[in-house]
This record gives sequence, structure tokens and C-alpha cells, in this order.
Amino acid sequence: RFAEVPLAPPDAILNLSTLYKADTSAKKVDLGVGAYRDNDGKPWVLPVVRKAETAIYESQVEHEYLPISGLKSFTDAAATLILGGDSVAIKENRVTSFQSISGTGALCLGANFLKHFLPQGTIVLLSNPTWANHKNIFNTAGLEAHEYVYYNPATLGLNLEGMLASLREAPNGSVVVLHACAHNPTGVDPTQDQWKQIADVMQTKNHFPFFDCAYQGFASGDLDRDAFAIRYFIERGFECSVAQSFAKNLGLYGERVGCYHVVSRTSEITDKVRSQIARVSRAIISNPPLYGARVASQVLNDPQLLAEWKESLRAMSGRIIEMRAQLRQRLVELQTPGNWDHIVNQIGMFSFTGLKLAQVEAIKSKHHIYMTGNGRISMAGLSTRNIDHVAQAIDDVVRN
Ligand code: PLP
Ligand code: TYF
Repeated sequence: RFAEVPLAPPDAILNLSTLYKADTSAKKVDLGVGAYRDNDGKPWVLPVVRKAETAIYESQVEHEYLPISGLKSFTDAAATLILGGDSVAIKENRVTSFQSISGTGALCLGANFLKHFLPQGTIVLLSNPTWANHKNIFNTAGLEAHEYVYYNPATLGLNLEGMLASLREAPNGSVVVLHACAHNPTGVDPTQDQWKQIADVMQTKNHFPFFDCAYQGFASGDLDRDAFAIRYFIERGFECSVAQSFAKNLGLYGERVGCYHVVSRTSEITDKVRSQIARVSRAIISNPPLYGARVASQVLNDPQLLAEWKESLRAMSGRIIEMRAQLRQRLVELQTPGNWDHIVNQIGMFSFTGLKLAQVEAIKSKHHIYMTGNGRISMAGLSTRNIDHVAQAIDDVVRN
């Protein structure tokens, strides 16, 4: 029956982990998938997560179904975390929040909802480049995806003029997927002033912002600062969607903890939107899983745990920032051809090194260092143990 099914290519990022695991060299370094590692290269379970797990275990919870929208203590706290404690939209009941299967599930829920309720033919604009799964998710929901200019390979920074031009050229009322902070894969974020210019154009064009927020607290180490763009657009009166993930910032990757929020113009509209998202979610997952949401809820609703979490966020983002400084410094010391300032100017989980595909292949085969084909490195894969090896390897492939 399925003999004619063509073989699909593997996920380029997740496949890197498989290749890395199969490599028997002692020198191997995994700079592929965006997952936090400590200085020993180990995954880190946040101390607040352990505490929350203990409290949940001791309270002998039941395992009944959640409502379709998920665990309310979690979704309420998640909305406050992303939109702010003083959010006017929350106060005016203009926000609906659905627990989702992490950020991916939130994007999927949003894509399916938008497909049904935006005018036929509405297109989605994705940054060039973007997280590889974006196109996949929106196309699978039946939406056509186009690109907007974002990155400037010549400056290794933002091409603001190009981005604004793309937004102007797109049909009015397009969906624009914006990385709220810590852009994946480039590590290049707009400044606050640039966000204002982006909002100006999007308002004129009546575009719909769909924020993807997978790294709140991971970029600057400050949860509020990393939510600037989202809160700013909402203050300006935009309706919008937010896909919120707790995979990275709470280290709950495999527990799939996330939330999909929609901010509407009135509470009456919000009630209708809520009823329709419930239909979509019911068709996909019926109701979301309990465990990870319970863990996140414990942390978000307990002032003591919340404070401890913020410390851990500063520790994780701080280690990444330190690795940026050290990598740049070593490349400067080695007099590696080129300018390496972008490594410290970029923000979040990733650095877009500027290495070309042939260099990425060479660094893998010669030096056992794994990164995505576009030259993206996951900064958390660097440590004081491997940074000399990585810097020397980059130097080698850049020179040869
Ligand atoms: N969006 C971006 C930009 C990401 O980098 C990721 C992955 O980390 C996600 C969404 C979704 O991740 P998850 O489904 O694990 O929350
Ligand atoms: O870009 C990354 O590395 C993260 C993790 O299919 C990820 O966003 C990568 C690929 C994928 C799911 C998650």
C-alpha cells in the first residue's frame, strides 16, 4: 500500500545529534541542537524544577483530564509572564490562552486557527532565514509561506531597510512571524528603536504579528526585557498571537510545556476566538498533558521559586555571554582572518558564525565539531574545556 511513499529527508538539526552520537572521537563537540548544556557539557535540570517536582510528588496529585485550554494556574501565569503584570489587555479580558505542546504546538494551534478565520489566501511571512520548522508548520496547516528580508550577510547583522521593504510589499493583512527575542538561527535581534519602525510599517499595512517566543529570559537574562517587542506591539493596539515555549527557559524540553495566546480588540471577540481555538485544540490533542504544566505552574506562582528561577536564567544566559566573549577573544588572538565582533554582538542561544557550508563540512570531518550547514552554532555547546579546540578548528577551516 505504501510502496510509492517517497523517503522523507531527516530533520537537519535533530539528525546532527545522531551523527554526533555516532562519532567516536574524544575531541567531538556538539554545537548543533539548541539545548542548554553546563560547562561539563551536561543537560542541566534547574534547581527550581527539582523543587517543584518534589512538591508535586508529595502532594499526591490526581491524573484527571485537564480542560481543553489546559491548567488554568499555568496559562494565567504564562500570560502574565509574557504580557506583563500590568498588561491592560489581560485586565480588559482581551487575552485567551491555551496550553500547548510546547512552542511547536502553540505555532501549530495558531496556524490552524488562522487558516480557518483569516480571509482566504492570507499569506504568512517568515524571516529569511528562520527556524526550519516554521515553514513546515504553516504549510502543513494549509497556509502559504513567503519570506521577508531579515539578515544581511555582508554586515552579519539586521537588514532593517530590506525588512521594512518586504513588509511594505506584502499584501495588506498578512501574518508576520516575528521572533520575540534571540532570533534563531542568526542571534540578531532588532533594537527597541528598530522594533518601533517595524511596528509603524506593520500598522500601516494592517499586518498581523505572530510572535514566536522560545527564548524569553535566555537572551538578556531578563524576562521583561526579552518580552519588550510583544508588549510594545500590544500597547500600540495591535491584535496578535504569541507562541510561548518553556523548553529552554525552564529546561523542560521533552515535557513539552507551552502556551498559545491571542490578544484581540475586545473581550467579546476574545470569547469567540477562545471557543474556536478550543475546537482546533480538541481536534489535535483533545486536552493537553498535565505534568510539565504543573511543574511550570509551581515555579511561576511561587514568589520564592520565581526568584530562584530568575537566578538560574541569569546563570544560563551569563554562561553563554561569557562563551561568546571567550570565543571571540581566542579568534582575535589567533588572528583568524575576518572580524569576529558579531559573535559578541549576537544574542541568545545561537551564533551565526559566517562559516560557509564547505567550512562546516570540513570542521566536522577534520575536527569532529558539529554545527548546522548554515554555520549556526549553539553557544551552550561551548565550554572552558572545548573552547580552545573549537577556536583553533575555526581558525583552521577559515584559513584553508
Ligand atoms: N521557535 C523557535 C524559534 C525555536 O527555536 C524553537 C525550538 O527551540 C521552537 C519555536 C519550538 O520549540 P519547542 O517546541 O521545543 O518549544
Ligand atoms: O533550532 C534548534 O536547535 C531548536 C531545537 O525539529 C529544535 O529550536 C530543532 C529542530 C527541531 C526541533 C527543535
